[in-house]
Amino acid sequence: MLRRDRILPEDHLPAADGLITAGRDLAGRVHVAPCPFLTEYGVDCEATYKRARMGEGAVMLHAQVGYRDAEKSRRAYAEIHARLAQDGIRLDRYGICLDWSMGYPADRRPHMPRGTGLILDSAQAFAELSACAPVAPHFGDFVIGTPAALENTIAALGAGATSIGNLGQYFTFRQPHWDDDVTTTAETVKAIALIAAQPEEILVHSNLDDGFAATFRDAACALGAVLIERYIVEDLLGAHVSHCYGHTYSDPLLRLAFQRALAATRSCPGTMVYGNTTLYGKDQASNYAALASYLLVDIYAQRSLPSGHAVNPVPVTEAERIPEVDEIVDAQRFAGRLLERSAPLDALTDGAKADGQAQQLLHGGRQFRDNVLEGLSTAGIDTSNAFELLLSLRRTGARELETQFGPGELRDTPRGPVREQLVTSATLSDLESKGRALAAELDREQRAVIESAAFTACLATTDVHEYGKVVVENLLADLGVALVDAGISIDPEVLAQKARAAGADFIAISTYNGVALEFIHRLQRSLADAGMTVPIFIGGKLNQVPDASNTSLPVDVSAELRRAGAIPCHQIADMLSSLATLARETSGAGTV
Ligand code: B12
Repeated sequence: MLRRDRILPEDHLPAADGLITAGRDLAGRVHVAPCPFLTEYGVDCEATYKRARMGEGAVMLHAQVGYRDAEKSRRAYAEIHARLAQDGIRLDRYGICLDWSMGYPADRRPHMPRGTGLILDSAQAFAELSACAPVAPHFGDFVIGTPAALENTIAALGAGATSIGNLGQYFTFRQPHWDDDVTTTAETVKAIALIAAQPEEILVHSNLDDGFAATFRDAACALGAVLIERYIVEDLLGAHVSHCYGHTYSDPLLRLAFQRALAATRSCPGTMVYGNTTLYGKDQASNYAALASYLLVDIYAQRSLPSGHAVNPVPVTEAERIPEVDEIVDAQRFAGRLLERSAPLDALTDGAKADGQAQQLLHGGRQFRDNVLEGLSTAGIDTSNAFELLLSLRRTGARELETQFGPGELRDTPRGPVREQLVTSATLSDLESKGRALAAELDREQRAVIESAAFTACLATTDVHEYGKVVVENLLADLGVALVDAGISIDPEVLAQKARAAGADFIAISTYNGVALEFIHRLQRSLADAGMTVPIFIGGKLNQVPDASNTSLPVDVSAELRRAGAIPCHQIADMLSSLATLARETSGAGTV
């Protein structure tokens, strides 16, 4: 049972009214500044522009930009727009990929871990970027929802941005070494209140896959999350929220149905539909097929029911690294041609199935919202207080919310209570099956050796990416390894403590944000302080932007990780062969 004293144990929390007033008061001196996009199209905000484009029947295009180096990012902002314009393609908006470290207050940033994204060191640097081309600046990540929410929102408005995110990140992202979720929530409430007080219709952007949706098993709960966020942003704080979906929506029917259901709940245009990037792997040829498959659905969705979402042709190199300018231009040109070629196909499609599924999503989503609000209220949370509600949702997390309040039936199983799904979101179950399949494929002798060692493993991720961990978890559980879950977005010092307390035989880390090396150095120091030496397996994206880089792109750091005493694993098989060796050593049978 959820209880207020467990969710919000603090004696004093900031008063929501005071935070809202502080945010609104700032609107006296913080305004939307002009930028080439607003000037070129003669609009007061992107929402107005989007409505006009929807009226013309246009399908809008979105591209992500943001390299570590601000100068390179400015060049990209100008060049991509100019090259596409030469080909007769209008790029409507740029999603600007700020770095993870931009989520810290400015004075803390220099000392904090950096990811692979763009670092803008002043409000002026925000404005200099959006000044490079008449393309709508969308400051989508690491603004709202972070400890730097207010200061970054002020900078984004000052750069002429009228679409600012990312509320989804508020619920699931944790900055390393930052545990003060009260400040994060307070800054988020103030930032949204400042936005609400602007005369223009500013979109508070929320990428659902950055929030709880990426780990819900029932897509109806993702729709329910939309309704809850709408209640907080629109009803309690008086601003406009605009949702993005797409990363994990691989089933074409669900992708279309979700757009339909979202459109039925919306009050303002959607920001963008994200590329279905979880389909991408190392093979670029097959990535092109993936690109075409999701873009066609998104183009059809916009043509048949314009919802304002710009479509996002993600470069086919995205699983490998941050795409270069040429690769971004290629993906946009691909989309431009597909737009021309696909128009006649619209006559072949029948939306009835998608409309049926959209109804299920809406029904389940509303039920989820009502269950959550009622359940939290019963637990003692004041659900008419935006601050309390935000913090309670964040602290409770997706899994607990879905298990307690999901719209499906609750079923008892040997592994505990499980919610049935109204509309299955297969992302997690596919990953679990992948882990179990890897265990089943294992050579019999290797399997027996690992099972007989009865290992205990401590598992964690360094950041929000948890899919690699889900695969590893299911594989190890099937091999009889006892698992101690140290959690998501964990700090190295905490991981060392948990591994020690569990008496772990090895540590398995999944990492994606380009911080692997720094993380391993700190982990090794903490383990040494605790007098512990255990094998550390690390997989995911083992790269980092070198300090002296002139390309601002991350490079592989596997060799450095190995030198630092970790075992880099580009695939799961790398860990399995080392585990078998470890098991033989432990049992005294020697190595092979
Ligand atoms: C899904 C995804 C997300 C989801 C994560 C959802 C979730 N809850 O897990 C969301 C949308 C939230 C997300 C957010 C971000 N993401 Co992301 N994301 C991805 C994506 C599309 C897939 C990664 C994934 O999970 N794959 C599934 C796993 C199972 O497959 P795999 O990676 O191939 O893993 C295999 C092996 O590596 C290995 N493995 C993995 N871990 C481990 C561990 C061990 C011990 C072992 C042995 C093996 C092993 O086994 C796996 C199974 O075969 C990639 C791009 C891509 N297509 O790869 C970007 C990517 C990883 N993301 C990236 C970035 C930059 C971000 C953000 C910072 C973006 C932003 N501006 O907000 C944020 C993260 C912020 C934060 N606070 O951490 C970058 C990383 C850049 C880099 N390091 O070069 C990538 C590469 C995209 C890109 N090119 O820009 N992301």
